[in-house]
Amino acid sequence: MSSDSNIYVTQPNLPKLEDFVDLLKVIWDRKILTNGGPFHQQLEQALAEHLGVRHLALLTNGTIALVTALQALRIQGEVITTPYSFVATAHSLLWNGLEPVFADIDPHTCNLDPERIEAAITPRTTAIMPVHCYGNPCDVQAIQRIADTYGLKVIYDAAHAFGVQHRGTSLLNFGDLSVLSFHATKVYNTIEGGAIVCPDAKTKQRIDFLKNFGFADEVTVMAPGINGKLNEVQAAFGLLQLREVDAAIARRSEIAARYREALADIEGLALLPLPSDTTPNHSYMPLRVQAGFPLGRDALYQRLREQQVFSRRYFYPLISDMPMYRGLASAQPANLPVARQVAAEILCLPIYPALTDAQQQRVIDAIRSCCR
Ligand code: T4K
Repeated sequence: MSSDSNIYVTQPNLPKLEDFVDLLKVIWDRKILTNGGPFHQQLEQALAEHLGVRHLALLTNGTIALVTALQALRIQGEVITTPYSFVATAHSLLWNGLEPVFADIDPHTCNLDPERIEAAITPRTTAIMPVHCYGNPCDVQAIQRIADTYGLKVIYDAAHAFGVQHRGTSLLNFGDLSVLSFHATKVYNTIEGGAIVCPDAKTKQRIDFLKNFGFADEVTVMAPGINGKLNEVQAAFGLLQLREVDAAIARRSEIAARYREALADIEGLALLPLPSDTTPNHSYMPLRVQAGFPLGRDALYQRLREQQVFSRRYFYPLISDMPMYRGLASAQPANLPVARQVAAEILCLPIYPALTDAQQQRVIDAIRSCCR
């Protein structure tokens, strides 16, 4: 097979090249390349409207957005978070000199278990950083109840949750802040990029200062901010992507439904249940490989690779097993049995709008062939 027949876990959406060239010409004429230019402003407004949120600040990527969100709320001390995520979640805490405290997850959602959050609170806890893993909503009401009781802030890592609706509103409207990633591998991308969603103009202004080195005006620096500005070329790319994103999610939904149908009867394979009261974005297609399936998760991963199907073990290993975290008391395996089990079983299957029916059939056939 040629390398064209490789099937990856995802492939980025791209806007029409001619449309992008047209916008590049506008940038060339204007000679404004960055620092909050017109496309940047236009995209912030368009995204806030599209997502149904009050305020949104664009940043260079999701990781810088997480780091900045923590600074925006002046978080100190300990932050309760999940070991079952991409490393950037916990890294954003270390970059702020904060102590991550890992709590275990719920096996059905792969998100932080509220009971375990409550048990992890100490006098030094100031915030919770849950992740809407795979775009599936956390138990936002229980988490808010805990936050209100103990006076904690909630910053959602919503890197996977673009466009997800929950209980009649955007999932991004829960908590104090929500952070998006617009990386190339995401449902909606600006090549690299990210955003912070916030409920009020004052916090948005603070974030805007922080992402511009802390400049409040030409001569006033209000904090040691960072350079987190998205440039005009990427903002223009993002404006074009926004036209396509609903169709992209609709195609993902078709692919997800077909996987559910095709894999439902295989013993030892389980897809995560669809969340209730939620319109999902199908950003990932996590499959749990359990006892009863003839191969273990890693053997299935290898078998698929041999057939040029590049699934991914998102999220293995656990963040809490990485060298910079494993010494923490909360990182000890006995504290995180569910996360450990899920990380050993999960395999994310290819899902992206350009995946053809024939390619998806190849993935399904490759999995089914292991049952014989
Ligand atoms: N929080 C959470 C929960 C996150 O998942 C992430 C990022 C973040 C925070 C941080 O947000 P950012 O700072 O990244 O905005 C990828 C992404 O780099 C990362 O954004 C993402 N999560 C993570 C889950 O996945 P890798 O190392 O697995 O990506 P990579 O390069 O192996 O790409 C996967 C596949 O996608 C490739 O096999 C082929 C395809 N691909 C990839 C790229 C980059 C393409 O076809 N074209 C491309 O340009 O991390």
